[in-house]
Amino acid sequence: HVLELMLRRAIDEEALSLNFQPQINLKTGNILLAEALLRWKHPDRGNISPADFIPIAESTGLILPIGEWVIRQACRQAVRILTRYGDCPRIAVNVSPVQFRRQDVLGIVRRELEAARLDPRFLEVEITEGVLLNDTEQSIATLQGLREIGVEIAIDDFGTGYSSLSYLTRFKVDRIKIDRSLVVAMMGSTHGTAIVSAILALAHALDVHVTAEGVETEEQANILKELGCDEIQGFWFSRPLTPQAFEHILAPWD
Ligand code: G
Ligand code: G
Ligand code: MN
Ligand code: NA
Repeated sequence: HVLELMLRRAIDEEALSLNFQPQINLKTGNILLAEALLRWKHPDRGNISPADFIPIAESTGLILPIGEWVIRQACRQAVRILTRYGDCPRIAVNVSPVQFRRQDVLGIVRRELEAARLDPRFLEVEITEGVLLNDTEQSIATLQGLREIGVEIAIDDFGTGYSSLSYLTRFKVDRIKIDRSLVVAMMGSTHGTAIVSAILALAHALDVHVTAEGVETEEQANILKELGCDEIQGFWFSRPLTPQAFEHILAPWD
C-alpha cells in the first residue's frame, strides 16, 4: 500500500507532529485539559488526516511505534509547559485498541512518565468502547493499572458505538467524551437534548466528568452549560493548535 510506505518514511523523517485542542470548563472558563491530535504534513501532498492514516497504521502495526511516539511527545510537551508556567492542563492522548491488544500500554506509559519526569496526573488516556468490548480482562487490568498510578481514563466517541455501559459497573472511568454527532442532534430535536441530558445525569451519578466534543457555536456551548456539562472541546473555543500556539494561549498575561 502506497500510504503505508509513505507513513514509514514519515516516521523516519519525523514528519509527524502533535496538535493540542483545549477543553474548557464551562463554569470557570479555564482550560482544564487538552487533547493531543496527531498531524502528518507530507512534503508534496500537504496535510494528511489521521482519519485516513490511522486505520492503515492499525492494520500494518505501524500504530505501535507511532503510539509510543505520541505518548512520549505528549509527556514532553506537558513538562515544557510546567517548566515555563508552573502548571499545565492535563494532556489527553488517544490510544488505539490495537495498542491495547498488542502492546504493554501500562509499561510504556510508566516508562515515558519516568523518562520525562512527569507527574501522572498530567496525563489522560482516551479509549473507545471497542477497547472494553475486546480482550476485556486484559484491557481492564491495564486501565486499572493506569488509574492506580494516577493517569485518568476517558471514553472517547461516547454515543456512537454500542454504549452498553455495563462495563461501568466493573470499572471506573474518569471522563466520558460525548461524540459531536450527539451535540449536533441536541440542536436538531428535543430527543437529541433528552439523550445528552440522560448521559449527563448518568455520568454525574457515577461521579464521571463529561466533555462535549465538536462544539462549534456559542449557542451549543450555552445549552451544554445549562444542561450541566462540565467541559467542552471544539472549534467554537479553539481549533487544535500547534505546540507554540497552545503554549501561547496558556500564558498567564493573556
Ligand atoms: O484530529 P482529527 O479530527 O483529524 O482526528 C481524526 C481521527 O484520528 C479521530 O478519530 C482521532 O481520535 C484520531 N486520532 C488523532 N490523533 C490520534 C492519535 O494520536 N492516536 C490515535 N490512535 N488516533 C488519533
Ligand atoms: O475521535 P476523536 O474525538 O479523537 O476526534 C477528534 C477530532 O475532532 C479531531 O480530528 C479534531 O480535529 C476534530 N474536531 C475538533 N473540534 C471539532 C469541531 O468543533 N467540529 C468538527 N467538525 N470537528 C472537530
Ligand atoms: Mn479523542
Ligand atoms: Na470523539
